[in-house]
Amino acid sequence: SKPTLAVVGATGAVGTVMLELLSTRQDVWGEIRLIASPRSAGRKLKVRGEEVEVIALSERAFDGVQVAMFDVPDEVSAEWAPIAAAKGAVVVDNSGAFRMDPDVPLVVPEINPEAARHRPKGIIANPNCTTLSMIVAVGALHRVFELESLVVASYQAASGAGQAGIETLYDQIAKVAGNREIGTRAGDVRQVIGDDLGPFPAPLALNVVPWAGSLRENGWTSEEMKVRNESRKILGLPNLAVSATCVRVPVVTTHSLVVHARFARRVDLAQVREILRDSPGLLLYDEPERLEFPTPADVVGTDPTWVGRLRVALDDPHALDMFVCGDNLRKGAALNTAQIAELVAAELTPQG
Ligand code: 2RA
Repeated sequence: SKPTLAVVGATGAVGTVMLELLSTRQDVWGEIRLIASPRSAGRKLKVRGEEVEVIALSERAFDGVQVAMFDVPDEVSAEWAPIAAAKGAVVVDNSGAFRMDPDVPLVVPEINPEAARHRPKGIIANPNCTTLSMIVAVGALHRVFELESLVVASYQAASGAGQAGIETLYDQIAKVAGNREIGTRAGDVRQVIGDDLGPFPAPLALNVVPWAGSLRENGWTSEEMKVRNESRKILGLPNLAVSATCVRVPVVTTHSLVVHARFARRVDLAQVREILRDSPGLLLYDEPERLEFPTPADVVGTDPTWVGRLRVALDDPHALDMFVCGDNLRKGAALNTAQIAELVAAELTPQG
């Protein structure tokens, strides 16, 4: 019979996309159980065309569950993922709690699906949305050209900060709309928007904010460290040189990254195009003569990682510059989690 799936954190921004995906992807699940904080228990959400009542997170909620997807804050995962695993569920966790644990694989099905099978803690981690928004493209190129270093800048959407990020951006846009002078003088955006900045450290409407996450050593942010550490782990390159600068932009959904990737081999642009065209999970959209390149507005709501603006670096024939976009709630979170869970479901359901 088909395995029972639990979705923990079903009511959040990622949870909402997850229910949409579970309703539209090939259905490999038996029961789908929706779990959230006690605050959300009793709500009814639609999945696979049916209303399902959300139940509160508890040990008993995992009775009979074979696969559990978690999209909850780090501290909630840290406490509850091991409980679900101890009850026999394979946990696919989208928090930062386990990503760098050597006994927890960090999986991107297009790159390292085999890693999902070795999970001594019964937990598989899903990468951060910023790493995920570029890594499928970088991984496909690494297979052929051998990656040596990455220099990236992110252009991250407000929804990366959850439903609160989305609401904050819409509220701020409403405040600045209509006045054609706002943004022409230092400090005026801040004045109009006021002190309530939601999850961001500066106004996001009519602005860009070079900050995501919290402060780590020597001025780097947690988000920038995640891009570095997770890229190394997923690609199996513990010494990969990575410099990331993470920036929040006034986009609702879809993270973009400018990527400067340097390889051991010389980069051949025709070959790059062929690889990006033929590899799973990628959409090559790069016709400079026709001004065709990905933008978040085109990419939101789609599954693949879109790649454009391909150029061999003018001063380094081993380096490629490109612009990459991925829906941070889909491939960046819910879709990759669903793909990992489907790998596990295939393991649990012997093909007849
Ligand atoms: C963000 N990657 O965009 C982080 C967390 N999802 O804020």
